[in-house]
Amino acid sequence: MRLIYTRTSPFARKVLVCAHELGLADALELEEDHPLQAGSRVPLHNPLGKVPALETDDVQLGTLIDSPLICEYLHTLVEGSTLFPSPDSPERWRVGYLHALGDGVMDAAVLLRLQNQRALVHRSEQWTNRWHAAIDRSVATFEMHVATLGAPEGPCTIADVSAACALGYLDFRHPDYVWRAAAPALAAWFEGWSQRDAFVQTAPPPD
Ligand SMILES: N[C@@H](CCC(=O)N[C@@H](CS)C(=O)NCC(=O)O)C(=O)O
Repeated sequence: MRLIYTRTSPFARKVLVCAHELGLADALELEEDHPLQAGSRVPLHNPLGKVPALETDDVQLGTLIDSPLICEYLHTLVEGSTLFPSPDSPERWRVGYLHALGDGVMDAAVLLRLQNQRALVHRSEQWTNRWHAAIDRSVATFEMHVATLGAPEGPCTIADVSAACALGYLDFRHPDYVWRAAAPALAAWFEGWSQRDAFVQTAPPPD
């Protein structure tokens, strides 16, 4: 399998964390490509022009796009994986909700980062406020649900992976954004998750 990815993408990190958790990291060939750089080959793999994309070994299946789908695919390759609760489990919706929330924080934080790279005159205060508010509310929601996240040293679900990658990306790209004071239990949980091997192994490179 070949993962087309960017080392700084939180969505790609989600896939890499899942691969590590599942013992599949060595089965992944990595192809680094930046979708926003001229000459990027990402659109050849994903019509949306986004990373991550996973070229599977299954010729019928071809390439998968979108991190939730890719992570779920990896989960199906490993018997006994706990990443995605079974479809008939009540946990499925709780985990799915928190997974979507973490991904949404990443979406807002990535858009905020792109906007911060534009000249001041091209920035929109209205959108900046909207993305900040979405992140604030989502962090508060994670804080409310923190007891339902997995213990940092135990088996994990995709909700834990998404929450950790979202918080890791906030710290990486928005270091001035102060979220820990408003979410102390989440901060303690993230402190534990930050030591997890799969998370340490997939840290983005320093700028
Ligand atoms: N929903 C997608 C989001 C992927 C995404 O937004 N990736 C960013 C990098 S962090 C990207 O490739 N952006 C390029 C673009 O929007 O053209 C997923 O979960 O994989």
